[in-house]
Amino acid sequence: MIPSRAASNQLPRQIRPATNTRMARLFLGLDSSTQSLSALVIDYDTRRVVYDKSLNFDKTLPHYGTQNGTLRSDDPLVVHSPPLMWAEALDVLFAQMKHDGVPLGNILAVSGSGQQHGSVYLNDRAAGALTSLNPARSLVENLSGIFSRTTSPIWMDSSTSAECAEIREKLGGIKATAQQTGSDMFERFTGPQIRKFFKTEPDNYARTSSIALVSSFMASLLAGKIAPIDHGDGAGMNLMDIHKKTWHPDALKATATKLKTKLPPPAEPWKIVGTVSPYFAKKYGLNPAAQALVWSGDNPCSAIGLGLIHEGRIAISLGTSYTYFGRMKQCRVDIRGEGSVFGAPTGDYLPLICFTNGSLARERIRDQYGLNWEGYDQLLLNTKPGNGGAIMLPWFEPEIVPRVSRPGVHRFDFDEKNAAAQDCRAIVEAQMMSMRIHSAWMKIKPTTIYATGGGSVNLPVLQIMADVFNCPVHRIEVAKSAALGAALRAVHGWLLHIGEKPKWQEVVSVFTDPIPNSEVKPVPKSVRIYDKLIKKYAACERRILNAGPARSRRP
Ligand code: XUL
Repeated sequence: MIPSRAASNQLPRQIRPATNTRMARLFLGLDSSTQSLSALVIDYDTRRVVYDKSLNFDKTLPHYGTQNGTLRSDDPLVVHSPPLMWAEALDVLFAQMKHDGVPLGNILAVSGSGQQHGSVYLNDRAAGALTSLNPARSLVENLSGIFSRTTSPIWMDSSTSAECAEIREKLGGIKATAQQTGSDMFERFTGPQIRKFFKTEPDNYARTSSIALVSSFMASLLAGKIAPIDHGDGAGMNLMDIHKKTWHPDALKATATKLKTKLPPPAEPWKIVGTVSPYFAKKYGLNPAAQALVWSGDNPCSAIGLGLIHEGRIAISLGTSYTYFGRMKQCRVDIRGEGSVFGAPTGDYLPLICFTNGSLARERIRDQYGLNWEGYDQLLLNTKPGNGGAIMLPWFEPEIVPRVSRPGVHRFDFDEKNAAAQDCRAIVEAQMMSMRIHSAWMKIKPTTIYATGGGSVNLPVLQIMADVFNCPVHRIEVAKSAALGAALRAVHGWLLHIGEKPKWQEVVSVFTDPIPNSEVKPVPKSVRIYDKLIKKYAACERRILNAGPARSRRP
C-alpha cells in the first residue's frame, strides 16, 4: 500500500478518520490513458491514497505491437490503438489488484478517466456480449467479434483536415462551430474521425450499431452494458450542443448518416450506469454492489484531481506541451477557434487551451547553449523582468495557440551581447504572456494558479508566471491527477446516490491541497513591467501572424 502525500498532511477537523469499528469507505479511479492503464484506490475517510498501480501497454501487452500505446501506419498523420488491448489491460490490472491484496470487496463505487476524443466502433453483437460477460473466459475472449472496426483512431490522429473543413462549412464557419459545439473543428475530435470512417469504409460504418469513446467503452466493460457518454468527454466530439448538452442535430447531420442511432445519450458526469458487472465481482472479488459511474475525459478528471472547483482557480500544466485550464460557470467559447470548452465534472464548463511549444521549446534553447536546467535558470536570472524590452515568439514547432502552421522563431529588440541570457528569459516571458493573451476569451481572472508538470519545479519560471498574471502560484503534485479525479468523481456520485448532498470543496479536500510552502507571490514592480510589455508582445504577434512567413532578427 502506498500512502500518498495527502496521507502525511494534517487532517481537517471535519474529516473523521476511519476507525477499526467502521469499514473503510474505498473508491476506485481508473485512468485509461494513451500509454497506460492506472488504478488508484482512495480511503475517503482518512484521505489517503491506499493503492496506486500503472500498467504500461507496450511492456505488459507487447503482442499488440504498440509504440507508446499507439499503432502507426505509413501515413504519419494516422494514429490508432487497439481497443482489445485496453480491455485486456483491465483484466491484467484487476488480477494485479487481487494479487496485491487490494480489498476490492470494500469498494463502494468505481469511475474512470479516458484519453479524450478516441472512438470505438461496435456492431450489433456488442450489447449482448457485454450483458453476459463470462468470468470463466477473459475479456478478450468475451469481446471477440463485437467490433465493426478493429482499431480506434485516437487524439494523436491528425488525418481529418478535409472532414473538419466539410463539417465546419456546413455548421457556418469557425465562430458558428465553436458557438454550437464548444470548439472549432479539430482533426483529433471524434466527429471528423467518424466522418472519415463513414466516407472511407461505408460498409463497416453501416455495420456499426454503437460508437463509444475510450471513456464510455471502458465504462461499458465495468458496468456490463453500453454506457452513456458524459458531458465532459462528449464535448470533445464536435457533436454535442455545448449549451443544451444534447447531441446537436446539425452537427450529426453534417458528420454522417444515421449517426444519432449509433450514439448513446449524453449523460451528467455523476450518472450511475448500474452496479458493476458480475464478471468483476465473481472473477476478482469486486464488491458486487459497487456502483459503476460514467467515465469522463482525462482533462475533466484532472480538473477534479487538481481541485479546480472554484472559478478563478486555474491549472497551468508545464509538460512537453503546456495546458491552461480551469472551471467556468457560464459557457463562453473562443470564437477565434483556438481554445476548447468541455463539460466539467462539477456540471458546468472546463475551458482549455493547449500550447505545442511548451517545455519542448525551452529545451531547444537549453540545448542550443549546451546548458543544464540549473545553468539555464542562472542565465535567466542574469536578466531583469521585462528583458530590456526583448521579445521572442517561440514557435519552434507548429503552434495550436495561436494557430501557426509554419514554425519560426522571431526575435525583436535583442541585445546581441547578451543574447543567450535574453533567450533564456524571453522564451518563458513569451509563453506566459501568450497564455495570458490567449486565455482572455475565458473572461476568468485567475485568483490562484496551480502549476503542475515537470517544468513546475523551476522557481524562476513560476516567478515569471506569478508576475505576468499578477496572481499567486502554488505547486501541486499531479502524477496521477486523472485517476485521482476519477476516484473523487466516484465518491461524489456515490454520495449523491445514497441521498447526500456532497460539496466538491469537501470531496477534494486534503487530496488536492498544494505542496505546503510552495506559494510564489507576484512582485508589484514586475507586474507593472509585464502589464506594459504584454502590449508589445501582442503587437509583435499580430505583426508576424498578419505578415505570414516571418522574418527573424537572428536565426
Ligand atoms: C485534449 C487532448 C489530450 C487527450 C489525451 O483535447 O487531446 O489532452 O485528452 O490526453
